[in-house]
Amino acid sequence: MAQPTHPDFAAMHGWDRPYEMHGERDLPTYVGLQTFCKRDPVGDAEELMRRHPDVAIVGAPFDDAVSHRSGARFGPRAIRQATYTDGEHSLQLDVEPWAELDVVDAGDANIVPAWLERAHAVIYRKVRDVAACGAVPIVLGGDHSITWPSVTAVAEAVAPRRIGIVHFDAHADTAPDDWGVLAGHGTPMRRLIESGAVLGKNFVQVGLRGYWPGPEVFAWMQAQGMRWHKMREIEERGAEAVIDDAIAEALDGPDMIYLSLDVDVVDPGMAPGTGTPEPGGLLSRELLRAVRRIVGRVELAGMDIVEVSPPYDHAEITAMLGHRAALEAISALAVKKRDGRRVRLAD
Ligand SMILES: [Mn+2]
Repeated sequence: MAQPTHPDFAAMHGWDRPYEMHGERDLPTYVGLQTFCKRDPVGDAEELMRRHPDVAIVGAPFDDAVSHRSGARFGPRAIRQATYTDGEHSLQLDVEPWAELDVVDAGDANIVPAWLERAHAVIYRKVRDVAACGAVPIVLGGDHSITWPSVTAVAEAVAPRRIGIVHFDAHADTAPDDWGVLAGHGTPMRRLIESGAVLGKNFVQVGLRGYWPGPEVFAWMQAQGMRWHKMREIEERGAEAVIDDAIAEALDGPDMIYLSLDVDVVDPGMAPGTGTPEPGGLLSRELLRAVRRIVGRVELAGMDIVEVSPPYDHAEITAMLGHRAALEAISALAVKKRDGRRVRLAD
């Protein structure tokens, strides 16, 4: 039998000192409940309605619609935890986001594996709950198929106002189907245009490159009036000029933008953790600057960050980029709220 502990053991070691205990938000990011930047977890639809937050993070941990490598189901969790900072102060925008905005973490959509239709249904409902309470949803994917239910929910919530979409991606994601499947991750942008959630002329793609899609799909895109900016154009004109054109095209009619970021728009050297990497992409700093520029200048209806696949990531490079893209968007929203104006063009 073990010796009983000496009655003064704790005192002898100083373990009974009155240490200060810290609140959940004041602890390091790796301690405690995992929410985005330690924001309050508020997942219930009625609670969201009562609280009326400015922004709500939504996890969409789903990757059953990929055409190549999977793993993006682990994206939301990896993105939430890939940071050492709780984001108190933005050096780039000189703002304290949490002082300006009420941002909550609405948790993950109620997803089970191997059931594509159900996953899209619960993502749609979760994003609808968030958008219905007036918050801007920032959805963490997940493969890119989740943009179909997410944009649909946002478009319904803001109606009769219309949204334009700025879509960063190496791939157009406008296939008619993926081997007969209408809801694959290569198809969501076609579904959104077919359903009328967004008009083709307000659907703007940035960063396309590589070897997909082929001429038939581009012909369909052209027939819808879609606009796209290939990586080559960014190389020739610079990211800034192209982003300004993309904003103007998306807002040719609508007055709000939904921003969809497929992390594979960034070069695989700076975003290796993704399912269908494509060499020769954006720099991570170009993407983050573009996020600040777009969110700072337009009214943001919603946003998603997709295709972060932690099993293919190295040293959390891609998850950190996903995290930072969300935080930069929040900081830009905070500047607008604080100053009651749009962010300066130079930002
Ligand atoms: Mn995509």
